[in-house]
Amino acid sequence: MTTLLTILVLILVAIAIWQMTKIFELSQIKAENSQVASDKDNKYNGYLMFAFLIFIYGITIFSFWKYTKVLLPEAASEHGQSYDSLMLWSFVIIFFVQTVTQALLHYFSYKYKGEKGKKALFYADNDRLEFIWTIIPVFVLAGLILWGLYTWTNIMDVNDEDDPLIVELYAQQFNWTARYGGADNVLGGANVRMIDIDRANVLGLDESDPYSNDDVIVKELHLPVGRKVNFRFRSQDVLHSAYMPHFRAQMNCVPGMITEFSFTPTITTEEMRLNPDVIDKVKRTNAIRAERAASGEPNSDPWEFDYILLCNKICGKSHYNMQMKIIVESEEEYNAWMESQQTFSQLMASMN
Ligand SMILES: [Cu+2]
Repeated sequence: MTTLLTILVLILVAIAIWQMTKIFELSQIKAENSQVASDKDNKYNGYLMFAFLIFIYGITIFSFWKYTKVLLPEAASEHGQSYDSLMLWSFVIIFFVQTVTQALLHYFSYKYKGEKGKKALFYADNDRLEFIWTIIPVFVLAGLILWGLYTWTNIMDVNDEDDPLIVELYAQQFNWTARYGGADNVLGGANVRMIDIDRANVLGLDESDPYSNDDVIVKELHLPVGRKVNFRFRSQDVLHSAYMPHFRAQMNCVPGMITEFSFTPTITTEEMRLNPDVIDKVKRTNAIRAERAASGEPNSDPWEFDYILLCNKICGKSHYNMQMKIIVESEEEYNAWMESQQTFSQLMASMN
């Protein structure tokens, strides 16, 4: 707050000085009081163009150097690779075009700065030039769009091939619940109208549906590595968005409808913890946490990397904390974990 006020005062002082010099200037009766820019003014502005060019290049290089490390580590899902290369190539093209066009723009502003006696050339159009600068973007953009559509269609193709694991992700303000289909891998029918909190039927499962009996409801998402997962999303209250950044996956959770997304995890949690980018990030985070611990601040326990499911729609005041841990493990570990879970019918029986 103090910083903000100081900055505000400084800005106001600067404006006051600027206004005062203006008044002072106006009060002077000058021999030459022209509003027309002189050669000197134009030259000065031409150099400023170069200064601005250096500034934008400088800030770009600085951002790359300083912030690249906050990007996500390598994709942990099968489709993530193609998603990432599409993103990378889009950025490469954008950065190349931006670097070249900005240089040209500022150079020509300098080169054709106003000079006394210099007359602009009347040059209406040039068909060949127009053709070139139309056809290049047409091909580049068409290529990117087609590649994007192809990638999108592949990623969004949710089908039952390769025996996918069926998992429901249920969103509500402000937490996630996961439900597995159980031994038969089929989810029982469910509806928010059938929610019975007193009897722990928190997801509104249809108790008369035989498919519901072996469903498993959990608060931590376990996935076997290398097996395709078909997610079905539901929301109890408002619009949420299931965001699993490490798997390059996101899908809206919409009240009253079921949305779907499918991916195959390729890297286990243990393997990801050995990724150099992840090790670096854990180190940096824990350095900050150690500092906090030293000054007795909360949230200072050492952090260990885990995959995470986040909500990516601002759904209310605790939205920021709406998350669930995801554990990708070997099939044996997954089976052992699943074995130790209670089924829906066991849960219901224990409530009666
Ligand atoms: Cu949410």
